[in-house]
Order: sequence, then C-alpha cells, then structure tokens
Amino acid sequence: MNTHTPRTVLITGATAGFGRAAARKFIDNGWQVIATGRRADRLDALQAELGNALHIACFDIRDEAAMRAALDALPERFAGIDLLLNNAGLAQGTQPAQDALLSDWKTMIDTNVTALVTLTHTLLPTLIARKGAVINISSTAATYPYTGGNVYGGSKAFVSQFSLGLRADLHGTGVRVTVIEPGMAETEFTVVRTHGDQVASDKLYGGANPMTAEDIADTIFWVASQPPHLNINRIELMPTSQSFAGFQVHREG
Ligand code: NDP
Ligand code: 8X3
Repeated sequence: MNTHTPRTVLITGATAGFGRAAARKFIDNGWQVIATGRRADRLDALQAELGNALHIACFDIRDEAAMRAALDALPERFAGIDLLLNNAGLAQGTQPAQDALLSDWKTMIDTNVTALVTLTHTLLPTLIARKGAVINISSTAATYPYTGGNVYGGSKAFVSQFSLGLRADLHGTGVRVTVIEPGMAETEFTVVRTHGDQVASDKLYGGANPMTAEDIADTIFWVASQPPHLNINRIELMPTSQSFAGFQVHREG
C-alpha cells in the first residue's frame, strides 16, 4: 500500500446512518477509526462490535471545548489523523421559512456549519503534515432548493462551497478535499428532522427504494481509496427513484 494512503479516519456522527456505516466499512478494510457522537450507548455498542481498531469519543460537536478535549485525549495510536470525515449534521423542521422555528435554524447552523469549520480548522495542521484528506458530507439540498429546505439547504450550500474553497487553499500541500452530495437516503435523518415522527419517516421512504447508509459509506470509502495523485472534487448521487421537478408558479385569483 502507498505510504501516502490515509490510515486513520476521524468520523463525526458515527452513532447512526452514514457515519456508523462508514466506521464499519473503514474498519473492515483495515483502517483505524475515531468515532464521535453524543449517544454514549451507541458508541459503546460500536466499540463492542468493532474492537480495538476503533476509538470512541463522546461529545456534542457544537461544544468546542469538549471537541478539543477529545482530540487532546486521543491515544497516541490514533493521534495521527489522515482523513477527516465531516459527516455529523442534521435538518430540523420541514416548514417554510415564515413558519420555521428560529431555534431549529440555529441548531442547523451551529452543527452543520460552525462545528464543521471549527473541527476542520483544528485538524488542518495535522492533515497538512500527513498529506491527508477531508471528505465533507453535503447534500443535493445544497444545489436544488425545495420548500422547507431553507436553512438546511443553505447550510449544505456552505459545506459544498467551503469544500471547494478549502481545496483551492490547500493547493500544493498534497491534502485532498472532496464533497459528497447525496439525495434521499434512509437513515435516522427524517426522524430527527421531524423531531421524532417515525410515521412521517416511514411515509417518506416507503416504496421509494431510497439509498442506504451502506451505499454512502461505499462511496466515501471509494473516494478515500483513490491514489494520492487523484482528487475527487465533488460527487452528487441520488436513488434512481428520485429526480428533478420544475419551478412552482403562483397565479393571482
Ligand atoms: P443520522 O441522523 O442517521 O445521523 C446523524 C449523525 O450526526 C448521528 O451520528 C448524530 O449523532 C450526529 N450528530 C448530529 N448532531 C450532532 C451533534 N450536535 N454532536 C455530535 N454529533 C451529532 O443522519 P444521516 O446519517 O443521514 O446524516 C449524516 C449526514 O449526511 C448529515 O450531515 C446529513 O445532513 C447528511 N445527508 C443526509 C441525507 C439523507 O437523506 N439521509 C442526504 C444528504 C446528506 P448523535 O445524535 O449521537 O450526536
Ligand atoms: C438530505 C436530502 O432531500 O432531504 O440532505 O434534503 S433532502
């Protein structure tokens, strides 16, 4: 294996969905994984499942002091991070802007934007020293607006554009940057978005044959497995059952 190939990945949001599937995928393929998230019981279960190639760090990614403490507490074996997978994120609410909760908007910005840039900024020196890589999870919502998408789409547009800008800034360092923009995938995403409405989640995904967390983990791992001279800039992917619709037009009377 090429010595520049990343070997230790820090995955934010590894207690569910894409992040948990990615933790399994990377460990199955011989990597070491640092798995983060707020739910300690989920992290403990992952530790029991995946063994000592996994290090778990339980913290709220919006808590900068907790994030720094978790990084400072990394065992030496895990301290050389080669790949940062910025995956933790969420949507909150499906209402149009005029009916949305400001608290939901702030939660999305704090998680999807502020926490992501804070962790990235913190790890850049390590990633540059190791000629590592960053993979950011954005969304099709970054490009295609839909009603009720408001701040979620805005936060993901930030993630996509930040990724491209990061790539430009890291020119010549050997650090690779990729943004992955998935469409509909069945995870806990919609239960979280609806503040716990499993019925709404089942209704959204029912009969739609959505992508799975494993589909996205496979894509993430494929990106990470490319040779060092190759940078995948961005990937947009959807289930075959999902596509585009036209503009809406409001008519008087
Ligand atoms: P899940 O809800 O299944 O998983 C989200 C993960 O993010 C959980 O592990 C959760 O951990 C973590 N997380 C959320 N908030 C915080 C926080 N404050 N601190 C620490 N961890 C946090 O959703 P997905 O796997 O679907 O989502 C992963 C990413 O993919 C998100 O960025 C999402 O926006 C994006 N995405 C999802 C799509 C989909 O259709 N599912 C499509 C496109 C993009 P915990 O709750 O334990 O803290
Ligand atoms: C999640 C996909 O379509 O719900 O990022 O915005 S969508």
